[in-house]
This record gives sequence, C-alpha cells and structure tokens, in this order.
Amino acid sequence: MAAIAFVGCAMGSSALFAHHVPGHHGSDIAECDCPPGVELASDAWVRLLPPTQPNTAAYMTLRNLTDADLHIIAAESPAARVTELHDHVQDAEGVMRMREVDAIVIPAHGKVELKPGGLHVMLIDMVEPLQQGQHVPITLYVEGFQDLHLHAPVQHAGSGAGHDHHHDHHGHSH
Ligand SMILES: [Cu+2]
Repeated sequence: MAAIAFVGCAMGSSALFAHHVPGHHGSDIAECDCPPGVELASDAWVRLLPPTQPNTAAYMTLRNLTDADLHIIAAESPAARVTELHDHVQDAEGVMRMREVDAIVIPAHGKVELKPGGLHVMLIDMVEPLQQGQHVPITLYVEGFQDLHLHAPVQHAGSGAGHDHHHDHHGHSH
C-alpha cells in the first residue's frame, strides 16, 4: 500500500511541473517592457526587508544593444513615495555609503549591473510593506530614449540575483 501511495505522489508532482511555465505571468521572474535596444541581462529583484524598514532597493543588470551610451536619469515606482538612483562610495574613513547619482549609464554595446553594495534604484518611504513574491512595477527614464517598464519580484537578499528555478532562456554571456 505504501508503494502505491508513493507512486501516486510522484505522478502528482511531475504533473505539476509539466504545467509550470517558466516566465509566465504570476511567476517570480522579472519582466521588462523594454524598448528595442535595451534588455534585462539578469532578473530584476527588490530586496525584502522587515516591515519596520521604510526603504528598500531594486537591483538588475541591463544590457544596451545600441551604438550610444544610455543614461538612466530618473526612476519611479507606485510602491514608493520617493525613488532615487544611488551608488555606494567610500568615504574618508573607508566606510561605504550610499549617495544619489545624476545618472546610471549603460555603456554602448555593454551592460551595467545594479547590485547590493553598488548601484541601485533606491525605493524610499514605501507605500505599504512588501510581501515576498510580490511584483513591484518600476519605470526607468532614459535620456533621449523610451522608458523602461519593469516588474521586479520581491526577494530575500541572499537568494542571489534570482531564485531556485532554472531558467536557461537567459543564457550565459560575458
Ligand atoms: Cu540607496
């Protein structure tokens, strides 16, 4: 009897996986409504913080396929009352501190990585506490270019730039 129950369970779980569509809406994979010439080179994500923490940040890697440098000059999200572009710089005492920057540049035919300890989109004064797995809409404004509209899932830091699922459609590039 135990063996039959086990087989039934295994079949159930494989059927579940067969119906899982990676990247489908409602998953934990970021989506970008990016104009031609710009694409997400890694999943975008927003750091999950305790509800008492009013600020958080969004991270991603963006690739520029065009012949010109692209300057992200502003960001906006309905989840935060204030959104700023930040970098980390070392102060005179050697302490890394965040500071606002005028622009985040995606070099021509290159990419820029927004990551913890480096460049990031700062989400300040959240409208309501974020839940894990929730998607946060973020708009990035690019000088002389079309806007980038992202939906970035909320994740714990330490789950890396993504999640446990494999997703080979992103490929590997250098
Ligand atoms: Cu910041």
